[in-house]
Amino acid sequence: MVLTRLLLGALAFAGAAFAQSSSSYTDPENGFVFQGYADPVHNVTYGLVFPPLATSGANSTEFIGEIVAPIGAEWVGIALGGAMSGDLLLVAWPYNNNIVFSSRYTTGYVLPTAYAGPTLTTLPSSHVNSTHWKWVFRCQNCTTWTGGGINLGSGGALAWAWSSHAVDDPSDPQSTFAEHDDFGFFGEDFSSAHNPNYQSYLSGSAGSTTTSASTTATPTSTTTSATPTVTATPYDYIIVGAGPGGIIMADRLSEAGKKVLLLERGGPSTGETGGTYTAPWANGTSLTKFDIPGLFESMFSDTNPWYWCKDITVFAGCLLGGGTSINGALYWLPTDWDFATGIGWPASWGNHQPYTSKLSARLPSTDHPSTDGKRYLEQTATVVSQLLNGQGYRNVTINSDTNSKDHVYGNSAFDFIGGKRGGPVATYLQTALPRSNFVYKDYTMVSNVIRNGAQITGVQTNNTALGPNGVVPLTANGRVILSSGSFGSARILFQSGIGPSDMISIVESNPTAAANLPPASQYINLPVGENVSDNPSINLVFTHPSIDAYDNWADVWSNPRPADAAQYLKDQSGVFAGASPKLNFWRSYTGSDGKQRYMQGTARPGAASVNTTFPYNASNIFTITSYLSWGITSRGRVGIDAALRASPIVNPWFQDPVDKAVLVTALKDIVSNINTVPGMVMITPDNTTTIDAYVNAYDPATMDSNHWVGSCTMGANSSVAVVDQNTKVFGTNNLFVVDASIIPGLPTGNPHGVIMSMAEQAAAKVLALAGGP
Ligand SMILES: Cc1cc2nc3c(=O)[nH]c(=O)nc-3n(C[C@H](O)[C@H](O)[C@H](O)COP(=O)(O)OP(=O)(O)OC[C@H]3O[C@@H](n4cnc5c(N)ncnc54)[C@H](O)[C@@H]3O)c2cc1C
Ligand SMILES: *[C@@H]1O[C@H](CO)[C@@H](O)[C@H](O)[C@H]1NC(C)=O
Ligand SMILES: *[C@@H]1O[C@H](CO)[C@@H](O)[C@H](O)[C@H]1NC(C)=O
Ligand SMILES: *[C@@H]1O[C@H](CO)[C@@H](O)[C@H](O)[C@H]1NC(C)=O
Ligand SMILES: *[C@@H]1O[C@H](CO)[C@@H](O)[C@H](O)[C@H]1NC(C)=O
Ligand SMILES: *[C@@H]1O[C@H](CO)[C@@H](O)[C@H](O)[C@H]1NC(C)=O
Ligand SMILES: *[C@@H]1O[C@H](CO)[C@@H](O)[C@H](O)[C@H]1NC(C)=O
Ligand SMILES: *[C@@H]1O[C@H](CO)[C@@H](O)[C@H](O)[C@H]1NC(C)=O
Ligand SMILES: *[C@@H]1O[C@H](CO)[C@@H](O)[C@H](O)[C@H]1NC(C)=O
Ligand SMILES: *[C@@H]1O[C@H](CO)[C@@H](O)[C@H](O)[C@H]1NC(C)=O
Ligand SMILES: *[C@@H]1O[C@H](CO)[C@@H](O)[C@H](O)[C@H]1NC(C)=O
Ligand SMILES: *[C@@H]1O[C@H](CO)[C@@H](O)[C@H](O)[C@H]1NC(C)=O
Ligand SMILES: CC(=O)N[C@H]1CO[C@H](CO)[C@@H](O)[C@@H]1O
Repeated sequence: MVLTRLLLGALAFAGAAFAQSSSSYTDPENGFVFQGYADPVHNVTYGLVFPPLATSGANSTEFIGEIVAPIGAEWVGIALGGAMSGDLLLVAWPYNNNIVFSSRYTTGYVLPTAYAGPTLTTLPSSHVNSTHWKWVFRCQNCTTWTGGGINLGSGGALAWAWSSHAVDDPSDPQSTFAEHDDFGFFGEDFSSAHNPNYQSYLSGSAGSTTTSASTTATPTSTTTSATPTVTATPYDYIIVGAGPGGIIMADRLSEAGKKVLLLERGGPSTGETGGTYTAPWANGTSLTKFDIPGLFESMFSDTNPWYWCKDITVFAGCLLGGGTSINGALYWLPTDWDFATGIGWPASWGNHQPYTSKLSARLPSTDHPSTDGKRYLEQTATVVSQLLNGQGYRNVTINSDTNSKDHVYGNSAFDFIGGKRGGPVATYLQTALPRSNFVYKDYTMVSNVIRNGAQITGVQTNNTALGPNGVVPLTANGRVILSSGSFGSARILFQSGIGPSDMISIVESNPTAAANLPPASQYINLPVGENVSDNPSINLVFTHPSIDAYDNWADVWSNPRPADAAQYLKDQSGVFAGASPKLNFWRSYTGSDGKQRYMQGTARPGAASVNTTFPYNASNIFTITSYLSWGITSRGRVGIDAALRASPIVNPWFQDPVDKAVLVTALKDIVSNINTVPGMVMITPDNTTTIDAYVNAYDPATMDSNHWVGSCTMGANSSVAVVDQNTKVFGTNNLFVVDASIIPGLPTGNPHGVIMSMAEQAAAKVLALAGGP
């Protein structure tokens, strides 16, 4: 499900493991030796140097930093603890040949404001010229701040923010400015950032060279080289990524007796898997943030959201379970047309029902997740059903009547089990784990497959315990299955020399990744990343006096309603046994192009943002999110940038104006009879703004539903698709993709039920395909 929040808010540091990490470099102009990072996308260099650690008495609390930015950078910020919220933030920009700067702070995901305490002094080698601005500064009282600090003896995280839009008043250090245009992270090795010449630097001199620092002007990412001391075990199937696609493949292939290795870049999630991260009120239990359904909304407000992928610019889960460990768990069994040729499936995929039945047998759905069988916080469902009754909708049990998707609503259904997150981790993974022919390895990231032309021989990982230099080989006839998600699988293909030439060129420009590419003569040109889709979704916000907005979920983590927390801890019942969605509904439309499309609605108490000038009662707010789903015609593209971050490079929403027109019609229909529900008031947009104006002004980034499909789409041939009807990558003998990325068109509802039915069917097709192990 979708939530509209500022992305930087959600993306903070993940401990010490970063795709990009700092190295030592000497600034050619001032001679200072910094520990830092040069972002290859915006060409901004960030460096820090600290005084030596104290041999007696307290450590110094200052450092010297520098930001060297091309002139197109209108402002640049750094977050010293790697997150936007709760960190010391430094922001700077050029103005009249000087650098204007300030220290700032925020506890929310809003414009940071002045923060008193640090003393910032610009040092002499700062300058502005025709191409660059450079700020070299001393930051005193900067190693600790409210709620955090730098560990001077180890590695940590820095976040940067970059904007091509000028601040509102560049002469004012406390100027307001709009949200950054881009941001990212790198690992900073603070332990290597101490320099004995620090005092000389303060007086403008580089001092004598006593460190063994490299002398490159700009730092490059460090790489780990390993000594081949381990013997690798070959596998029949190596599956990359433990999301819903990868876990189901792992279970079914190991069930068939194959020797299977499942690799996951992240670590444990639920308590059952060894996870321990939880709210203070659940401390000491095995119920983690990922187990407790009522903590779903806190995924987006956490000050330490280590579970998001830091190298993907939209929300993606990088932990065991992938998206199914952090998502809203709305769970829809497929409709028959979700696998129709009309949205691009080969005819051989139409008979989904046996696979959907296998799925529902292993992972049933529930529309009353509390263990006492009751529904909680139901006011939103009641009010919205009253509204929809007036539009000819009827109430159905959604997963018992899967092909009824026109003018129907029902209580939201989830794959929660026993009042906890269930999903593939609690089911399929648990049957795979005890098998002696199955091995699961976490904290292991695959960069590329190793191949000799069409033949894949293994995968390149960063885990040197698995094989010499981290390479894991296949058995004779062995196969690799990529299940790393719509962004992750596409990136692995690019790094394996498979995809459009512009993306492979980016890989060629990255020294570390280029070394792993096959010879150019072996590149395989496929439309990887093209033709992706995601539901455009628009929020309408309302009030009604009967609604309990549950304090907009703001306190569920740190200050829950005591009775609700106690009830949940006792027997996993009550409000916390459910996520925020309470009611879902669907309606079919035919666009002006004669094509059918479905609209899905999701209603929940609370709201991500309200925009009205009228007073309203915040205790009574609720949201209807309206998504355009099956039949959508707009497509976008995903790709990588010079830092190898994966992102949408062409937004997929509303590329076709007919998609937009249909969703606008649907929104108008939803509120067409609002005056028949006494007390119901729409507050965003309010009565000063029309639906058309509201949609026209809607920020595209907040239309993202996190339901990306199609980046490695299945189809007839290599000019229109990446994988064939057996999920095998065109042009290869033994490389497969099984995850959301191969789905050619969006399903009718939130996708993970379709993804899992699809994986069941893929497992059967892969096992049946001749030539395998
Ligand atoms: C915030 C949010 C809310 C959502 N809400 C819902 C919802 O309520 N209902 C619904 O149906 N859908 C929802 N979705 C969508 C759903 O979760 C995804 O469609 C689904 O998880 C995609 O499955 P997947 O197997 O393709 O990939 P993912 O779930 O993304 O899993 C990929 C896995 O691969 C791992 N990985 C990636 N790259 C590598 C690598 N190079 N090496 C090793 N491992 C790697 C990742 O860590 C991850 O575990 C939501 C998604 C998000 C982000
Ligand atoms: C960054 O530097 C690279 C290599 O010099 C160059 O190709 C690219 O255009 C630069 N980008 C920006 C935003 O300056
Ligand atoms: C150092 O900064 C903190 C805020 O982070 C502030 O409370 C404190 O007063 C400052 N100390 C000095 C000596 O300025
Ligand atoms: C401008 O400053 C940058 C950064 O210090 C430097 O690399 C570049 O050579 C300077 N350009 C000119 C024209 O002086
Ligand atoms: C100084 O920092 C180092 C590294 O974090 C730490 O080990 C040491 O205890 C600190 N010294 C003091 C006096 O706090
Ligand atoms: C959780 O409990 C452990 C041990 O009981 C304790 O050390 C820790 O501080 C607690 N954490 C929180 C956030 O309360
Ligand atoms: C739909 O019908 C079911 C079964 O009668 C009932 O339990 C549920 O409350 C109804 N849902 C709504 C939103 O009215
Ligand atoms: C491999 O990379 C992942 C993801 O960045 C990281 O969590 C893990 O610690 C790394 N593993 C090793 C052995 O370096
Ligand atoms: C709030 O609504 C007004 C009126 O429609 C609009 O001009 C303004 O841009 C909106 N603000 C935000 C932050 O969306
Ligand atoms: C706002 O709603 C709450 C909850 O329904 C109610 O208790 C409160 O009285 C309302 N406040 C006002 C000012 O109407
Ligand atoms: C617009 O909404 C406000 C707040 O609900 C209400 O006071 C006002 O009467 C409405 N105006 C019109 C023209 O409906
Ligand atoms: C590839 O498939 C598309 C769609 O089915 C078709 O239009 C096209 O002719 C095919 N191209 C080749 C080379 O077979
Ligand atoms: C339906 C659609 O948008 N198809 C596009 C898929 O991607 C190729 C290559 O970018 C385009 O040519 C198609 O138009």
